[in-house]
Amino acid sequence: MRENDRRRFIKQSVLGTLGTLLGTEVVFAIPEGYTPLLFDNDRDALKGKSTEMVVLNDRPWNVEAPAHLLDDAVTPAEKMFIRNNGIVPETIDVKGWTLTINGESAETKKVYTLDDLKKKFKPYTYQLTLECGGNGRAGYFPSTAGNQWTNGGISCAEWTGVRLRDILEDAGIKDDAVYIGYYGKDIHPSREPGKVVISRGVPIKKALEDESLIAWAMNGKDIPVVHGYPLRLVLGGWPASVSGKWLHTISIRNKVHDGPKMTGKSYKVPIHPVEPGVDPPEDQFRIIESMPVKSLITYPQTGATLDLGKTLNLRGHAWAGDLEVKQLEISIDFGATWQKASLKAPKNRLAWQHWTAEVKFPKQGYYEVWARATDSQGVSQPMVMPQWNPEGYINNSCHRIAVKVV
Ligand SMILES: Nc1nc2c(c(=O)[nH]1)N[C@H]1C(S)=C(S)[C@@H](COP(=O)(O)O)O[C@H]1N2
Ligand SMILES: [Mo]
Repeated sequence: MRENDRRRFIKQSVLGTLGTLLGTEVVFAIPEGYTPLLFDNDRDALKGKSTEMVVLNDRPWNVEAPAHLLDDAVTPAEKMFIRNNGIVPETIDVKGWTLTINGESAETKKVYTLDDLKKKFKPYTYQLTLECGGNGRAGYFPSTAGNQWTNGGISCAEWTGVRLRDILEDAGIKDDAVYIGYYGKDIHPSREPGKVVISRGVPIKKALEDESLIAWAMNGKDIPVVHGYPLRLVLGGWPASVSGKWLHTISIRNKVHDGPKMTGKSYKVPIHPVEPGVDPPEDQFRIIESMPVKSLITYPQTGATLDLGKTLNLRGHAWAGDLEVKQLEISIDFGATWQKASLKAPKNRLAWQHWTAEVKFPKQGYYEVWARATDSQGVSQPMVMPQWNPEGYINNSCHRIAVKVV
């Protein structure tokens, strides 16, 4: 078949699928790049979201929270960032929804209904930090392609489900298992039937941790559609791209999972530091695993005004991938001096930690408050731009807010 014919064939099959979903035939050709309005249901993605959320992209949806909106101890749905690589599934058949475990390193192929998962296995609830690997990308110079996240591609909600380990062990894990990979039901932006937009995974060791969940509930309710209803993988502390939404299959692999966005340079950084602007060949990259130590000032909002002599009560969260945060410090003089904040233990492993600090200012004027977290291995957030990388991942530089003392 010539390339042209093949393209036309794919297009016709897409049209056929569109017709089926619309429940009737598409009479006049739809111009390329258009979605039939009737089921442009992706517009619903913002339903119930705070009006203060910032849209970075609407095709696909990439929406972040300004830092002050993340003040809650547990992130509510309306303030949770959205990162979609494709289109939200248009039809979700909850009654018929199944989870399949398969792959070279699965002893047996097993299929579970949602009821099986809920009734046959013990449920667990954990608060889990999910941060997009590209969070902070806007802070890199030279700038890199991709959604320009500032600080708000981070959440810590309470997830309920079964342990991934219990399900994998129920199917049987062969000795040669190396990785797991997920598959979700979202639609490729091209609408090509069966084309997978993202299918990532983690080494078997991370998959078997206590906190690795196959979740059906978020903050005690059904998972919101845009966040993966009715079933989602939730693996805290790693780039959130490994937490597959609209989950229908998990493959136990005998090699590093090779689904879309596991290959090429996606979610990878150079093995050796490169000069800003330098893009080394593919074999010089490694997959991002645990996310680096980071923190946010969630109160007050940047631009706050305070009367001289008053104490400013600051608060926020800090997290450190697979590790714990051991110290949080505040500076009002661009790092010349630091003051220790009071830092709480996490609710559970892989949950973010809350901190508070009281700050006094010496005289009227403009100040910046900087927050710096240090992880349990003694590694701190950099005040300046961290190691530049071609895809603009893992920028964990300090968060800062402006304060005016009057
Ligand atoms: N099926 C599926 N899962 C997915 C994605 C996606 O596009 N499709 N995006 C991933 C990425 S890159 C991130 S950062 C998180 C975002 O989760 P949220 O939108 O619930 O905040 O979901 C991950 N899981
Ligand atoms: Mo992401």
